[in-house]
Amino acid sequence: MGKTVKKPEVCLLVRGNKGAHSGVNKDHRVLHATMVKTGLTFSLVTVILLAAGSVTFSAEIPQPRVAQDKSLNHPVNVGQRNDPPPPGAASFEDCADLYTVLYFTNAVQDGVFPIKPESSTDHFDVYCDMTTDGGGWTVIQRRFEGKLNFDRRWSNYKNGFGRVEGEHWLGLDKILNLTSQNSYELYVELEDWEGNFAHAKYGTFSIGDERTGYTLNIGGYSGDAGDSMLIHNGRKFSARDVDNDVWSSGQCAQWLSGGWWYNSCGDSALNGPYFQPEDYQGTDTGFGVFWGHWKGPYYSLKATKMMVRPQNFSRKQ
Ligand SMILES: *[C@@H]1O[C@H](CO)[C@@H](O)[C@H](O)[C@H]1NC(C)=O
Ligand SMILES: *[C@@H]1O[C@H](CO)[C@@H](O)[C@H](O)[C@H]1NC(C)=O
Ligand SMILES: [Ca+2]
Repeated sequence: MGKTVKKPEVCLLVRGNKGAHSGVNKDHRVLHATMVKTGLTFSLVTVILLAAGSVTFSAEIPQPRVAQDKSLNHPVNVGQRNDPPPPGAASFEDCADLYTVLYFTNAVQDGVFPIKPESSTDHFDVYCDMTTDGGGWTVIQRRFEGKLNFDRRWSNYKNGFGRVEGEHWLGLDKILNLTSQNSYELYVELEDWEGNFAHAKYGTFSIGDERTGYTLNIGGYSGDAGDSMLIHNGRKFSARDVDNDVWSSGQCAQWLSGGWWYNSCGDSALNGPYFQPEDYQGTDTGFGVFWGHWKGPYYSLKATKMMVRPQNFSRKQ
């Protein structure tokens, strides 16, 4: 989305045990901030000690990876890692947790990082937006070029699809485990084809478990995109092979070609089919990626990003 990854001019190389700061490495663009996590959360005092190099570090923050995949309908890989993480790498419960560390090592940047929510047995990769609205956001959905098919089955929406460095759906199980740790908020960023951005922020965001159909609990709207989730609050998730919507004689997920917390059917469908501007003119082309209260139901958006952060995240900026 136009305003995403900013590569730092200089990448910091903080290496080593014993807190030795060995300088800057521009050639390899290595970002290895090594640090210790004392107890479950970083305290300010600990971080200051870290900055002063007086504490021995044990957790490595991996270098974020930049989007480069251009293939059509790439395989589902969300959350699957073949490589074991570096020791201690996945000790962050979400991007907000990680943000604190990056901030105090002067290494704040967007990118892909491994996290491990409390209830998850294993770590998985997520895309961290560390720049929008104070940063600390864990991205759960992202679209910007239409190369990934979102008209998928329940199991795909449950487990996730796409690549976290590109277009993807993180997966309802991961979203559930993430947002169960604490009270979370949701940020929805939208872009139209004229380069305009709008956002909807929700002070409350959580979902139920699979037995509830991942029932959506959302509220506390603010922003300039309009509240296109209100009518979806309390609704279950539906996908093309699982109809949990309120429309008794039809299937919203099939009609709108994407999984969502449909009412019958509602004001938004950010997982709908991706259209180029010349393809969505007129109502007969159907619905695309839409947020009704901003551009109406027949305008298919250029880019979307949904991301979550703990309500009590403390802004550093
Ligand atoms: C979510 O948490 C449950 C335990 O509550 C765990 O069994 C499951 O593997 C976790 N799922 C993911 C995707 O981390
Ligand atoms: C936010 O709340 C959780 C749960 O109460 C707590 O564990 C965490 O330390 C808090 N974080 C901040 C930054 O206050
Ligand atoms: Ca139905």
